[in-house]
Amino acid sequence: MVVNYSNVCFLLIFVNLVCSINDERIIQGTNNNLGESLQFLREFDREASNMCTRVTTAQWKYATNMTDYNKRRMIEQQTLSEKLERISWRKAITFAWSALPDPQARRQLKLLIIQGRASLNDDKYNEIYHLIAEMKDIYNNIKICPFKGFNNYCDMRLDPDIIRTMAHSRNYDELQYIWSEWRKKTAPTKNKFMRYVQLANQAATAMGFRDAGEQMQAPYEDENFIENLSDVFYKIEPLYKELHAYVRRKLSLRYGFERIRVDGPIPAHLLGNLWAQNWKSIIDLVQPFQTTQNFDVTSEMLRQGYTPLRMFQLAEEFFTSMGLKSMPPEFWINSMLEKPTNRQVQCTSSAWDFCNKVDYRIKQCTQVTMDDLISIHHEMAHVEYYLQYADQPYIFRDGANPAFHEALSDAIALSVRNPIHLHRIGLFNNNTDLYETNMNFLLMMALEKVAYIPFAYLVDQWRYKVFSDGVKNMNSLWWSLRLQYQGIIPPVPRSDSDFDPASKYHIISDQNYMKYFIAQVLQFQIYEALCTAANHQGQLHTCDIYRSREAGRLLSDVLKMGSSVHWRDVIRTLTNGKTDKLSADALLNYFQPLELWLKVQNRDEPIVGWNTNNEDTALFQSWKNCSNCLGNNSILVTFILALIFLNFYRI
Ligand code: X8Z
Ligand code: ZN
Repeated sequence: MVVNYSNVCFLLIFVNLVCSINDERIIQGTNNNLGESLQFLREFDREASNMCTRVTTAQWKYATNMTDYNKRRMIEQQTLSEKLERISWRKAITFAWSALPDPQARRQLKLLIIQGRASLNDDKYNEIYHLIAEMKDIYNNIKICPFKGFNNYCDMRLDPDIIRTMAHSRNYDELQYIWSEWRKKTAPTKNKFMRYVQLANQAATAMGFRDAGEQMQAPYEDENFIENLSDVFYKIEPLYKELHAYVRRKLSLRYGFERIRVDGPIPAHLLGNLWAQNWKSIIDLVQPFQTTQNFDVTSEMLRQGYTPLRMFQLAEEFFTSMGLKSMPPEFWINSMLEKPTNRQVQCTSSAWDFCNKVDYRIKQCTQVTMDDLISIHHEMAHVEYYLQYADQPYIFRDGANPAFHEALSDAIALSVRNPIHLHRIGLFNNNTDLYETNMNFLLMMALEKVAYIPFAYLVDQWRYKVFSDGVKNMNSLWWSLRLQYQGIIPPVPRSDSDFDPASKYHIISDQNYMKYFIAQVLQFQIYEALCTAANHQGQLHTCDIYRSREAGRLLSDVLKMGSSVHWRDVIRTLTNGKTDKLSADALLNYFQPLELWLKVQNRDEPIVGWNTNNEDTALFQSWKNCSNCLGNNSILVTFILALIFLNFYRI
C-alpha cells in the first residue's frame, strides 16, 4: 500500500538529506527495511503499469481522434497519473534506498526518485505543469502571414507551411522574414519561462540537486557528464568545420559574398531549416557531383505499387530477418498506419507501448515515400525495444539512458537507407560511378547528421546555464553559443527583449535535449558494433545488417536489459568488451571518406572555421549594438556620468 501524504513539506522533516556527491546527495529517508521496500516496489509496479495503460489509452484515443471529449478524458487520466506519481514518490523517499543491499531495488528506487517534480507542494506542482501547458499552447497555435505578394491570409503554420518554406525557398528576404516572424510569435513565452525556471529549480533543490540542470543530467548517471560530452564534441568539431566551410562557400556563391563573408559565420536563415539544425534541404545547392542518380527511391516504390501496409510488412521483415521479434497481432489490429479521412488526428509519427505487455502500436500518416519508409523502420525499432524489455519491471522498461531509444532507432535507419540495402530489397539500381555516388550519399548524410551535432550540443548547455546562473541575458547567451558552436549569426539584430530559444519546442515544453546529441553519436557506435557482429567488410557507410542473425542476437541481448543496468554495461556488451564509453570514433569512421574529400575542396579557403568580428557579435550583444546601453553596462554609464560631472564642475 502506498500512503497519501497531502503535503511533502511535512514529510521532509522526517527524511535525511545526506550531502555528499553522487547518489547519497539525492533525497532519501531512514527506512532500510528491505522487505518493505520490495513490497512497495511490487505494488508500485502493478499500479504504475495499470495507470500507464489507462493514460496511454486515453492519449492514443485523443491523438487519433481529436475531439473535445477525448481531450477531456485524456486530461482526467493524466491528472490521476500525476497524483499516483506524487504519492509513489513520497513513499519512495522514505527508504534509505542507497544503502539497500539489493542492487535492483536500489536502482529502481533511484530511477523513480530522480524524475519529475513531486518534491513541489501541490500548488507549485500544478503551477509548473500549467505554465508548460500554456507555453505549448502559445507555440502550437502560432500562425504567421506569408511573405509579401503571395496571399493575404495569415494562416501559415509551423507544420507544414513554415517548415516547407524554410526548406525550399531560396529567396534571401523571404527566408529572413519567416525566420523573424516565427521568433516574434514565440517570444511572448518569456515571462512564463522565467517562472518555470524558478519552479524547476525549487523542485530540483528539494530533491538534493544543485539546480534543475543537474536534475536533467541525473538519468545519465555520469559524474563527469559535462567533461565527457565536451571531449566527444571536440573530436567531431574539425569535421563539422570542414562541412561548414564547404557549405559557406556554396551559399556565398548563391546569395552573394557581400552577404556571407568567406571567413565568417553563416546567417542562420539560409541553411534550409528554421533552427539551422538540419541542412539536408539545401542539398541542391551543395551536392558534390551532378548525376542523374537519385537516392530517393520514392518513384521506384510507386512504380512497384507499394502501399503503406506493404511498407510496414517490409520493415517487419527487416527485424525478423535478423531473428528479432515480429510485431504482435494487436499491433496489426490497432495501429494507425494511414491518415483517416473521417476525423482529425495528430500526424507526427510515433511508437506506443501500452504497458500491458500485449498492446504496441505505431501512429503514422504514411505516404508512399522513401522518407516514410525510413521512418517506419525507425518507429518499429522503438517497438522492437519495447518488446525486448517487456519482461523487466515497469521502471526498467525504458532505454538504458534517455538517448538509447533514439540512438537504436537511428542505427537501424542507417542500415536501411544505405544504397546497398535499398539495392538488396530491389528499390535502387547502383549504376553510376561508385566514388561519386558515395560522396553524394555521404554529403547528404552529413547535412543531416554532422550539421546537427553542435546544435544538439548547445541547446542544453544554454538551459543548464540558465538554471544555474539565472534568467538574465538569456538571448545573448543563446547567440554566443550558436556562434561559438555552430558558427552562425542571426540575420537581423537581436536584443534581450527577444527570446529566441523559445523558437524551439523542446525548450518551452520542458524536454531534455542532450539526449539528441548523445543519440547522434551513439547511433554510429551501435551501428558499427552491429556491423562488426555481422562481419561486415569495407567502409562503414556501406554496411547493411539485414539478415544477420549474429547482429540480431547482439541487438536482442542489449535491448533486453532495458534500463536495469548502467548504460556503460550496455555499451560494454554491445562492443564485446572493447569500451564502456560514449565514443565519436564510429561517427568519424563513417564520414572519413567525406572528410578527406572536404579537405581537398576547402584547401583554398581562408579559414576552416570562422573568424568572428565586432559586427557579428554586435548583432546580439545589446551593449554593442547599443539598443540597450544604459540598462546593460552600468560601469560604462557610471564612467560617462563621472566625466560629465567632472567637466561640469571643471575639476
Ligand atoms: O523531436 C524530435 C522528434 C521526436 S523524438 C520529432 N527530434 C528532434 C528535433 O526535432 O529537434 C528528432 C530530431 C531531433
Ligand atoms: Zn524516435
